[in-house]
Amino acid sequence: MSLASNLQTNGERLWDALMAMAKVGPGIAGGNNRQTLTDADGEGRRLLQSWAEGAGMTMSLDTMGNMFFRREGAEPDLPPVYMGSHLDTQPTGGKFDGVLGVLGALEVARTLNDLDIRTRHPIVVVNWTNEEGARFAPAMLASGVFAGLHEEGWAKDRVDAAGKRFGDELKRIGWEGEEPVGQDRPIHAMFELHIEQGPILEDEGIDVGVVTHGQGLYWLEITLTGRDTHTGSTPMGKRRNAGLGMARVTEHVHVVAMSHQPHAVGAIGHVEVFPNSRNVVPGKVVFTVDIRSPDQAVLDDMRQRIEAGVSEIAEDLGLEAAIEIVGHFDPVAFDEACVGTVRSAAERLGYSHRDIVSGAGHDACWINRIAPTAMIFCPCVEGLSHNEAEEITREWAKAGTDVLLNAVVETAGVVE
Ligand code: HGY
Ligand code: MN
Ligand code: MN
Repeated sequence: MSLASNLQTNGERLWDALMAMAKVGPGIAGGNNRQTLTDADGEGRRLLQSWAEGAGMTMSLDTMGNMFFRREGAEPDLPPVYMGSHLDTQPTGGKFDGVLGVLGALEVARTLNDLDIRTRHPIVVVNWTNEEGARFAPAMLASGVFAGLHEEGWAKDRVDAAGKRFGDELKRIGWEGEEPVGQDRPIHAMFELHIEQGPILEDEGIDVGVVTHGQGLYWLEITLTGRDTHTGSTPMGKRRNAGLGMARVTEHVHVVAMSHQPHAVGAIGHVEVFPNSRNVVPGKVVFTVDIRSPDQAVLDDMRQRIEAGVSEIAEDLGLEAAIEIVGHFDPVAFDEACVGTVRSAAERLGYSHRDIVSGAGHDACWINRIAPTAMIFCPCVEGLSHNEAEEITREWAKAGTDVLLNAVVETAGVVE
């Protein structure tokens, strides 16, 4: 079988798998709430395990709960080619963010079985724990430990809003493995298929995104402390209103991001107000600023101006301010050879494609630091994601998975 031939996956089987996984941890508006280390996450993991083992793969599980399914190669000692993403979702997440990458990888393995193709390098399908960072910050936590960016003990001590510890929850759902995370697991290359989570591909009528770079990111957790007082009887001049401080910081973040268009974004999506009572001026507010840019200098300028602005606003309102960096990675340039393999696979398959920068962070951003890595994007309807109404078409899902199949086969080599 010549590599030039255009291998195709089974789009129906892929879509059926996506719809079956979508039933695990359903949301309230047609999407998913399968947050990491919840019982629903455990159920989704078991479903993936049953499918992957049904396709003849063997599972390994590391101490961060990362799941690896190996399809043996003709030369078992060669480092495997990895492909995968994440099954955990946002609290009001869609059916495809992360899931397409994991189940697309499963579909590749199933198609290789159908075609009785033996690759030289082994192939591994991976599900990374806690990519979203919604329940336990930061995002891409377990792939970050795997890649050596986070210390495992620190990661396991991360707590959610209810004070539950990552390590305890991983044990509770029964998915803490024995394999030491990140050790003795060489990666020849990794490919991650993912929905774009933005509007570019759909707007331009393009089937496949060849991801060349990923934005850099900061998550700044800010705590403003004033004083709880009565909203009725406290004169305006005597208040130390942390809620007002947060409102001014929110506007400042927006102004700073808008000053760097089109290559910058900034918002505040997480807010905790204390005591959060209708007739108490908030004495404390904890919130997270999410700023991103593909340009390091822009990212650094935004961080510096926002930190300075927080100090000024706090001083003006008589508040104390504390800032903790709870998430950070620099802009990412994916491996040129792997990116080229993705581009030529899309070309050979006849799919329209374009180079694109990822606005979202992905596990691939961390793995790219330890092994050659690239990503494949499929369009999503109205570019909507992190919303239960997230949608893709069957055709887009298949196109991205076909590209994944051909890129992985070309990289893993085929035994004639
Ligand atoms: O935040 C992100 O970009 C990703 O969805 N975790
Ligand atoms: Mn994702
Ligand atoms: Mn996401």
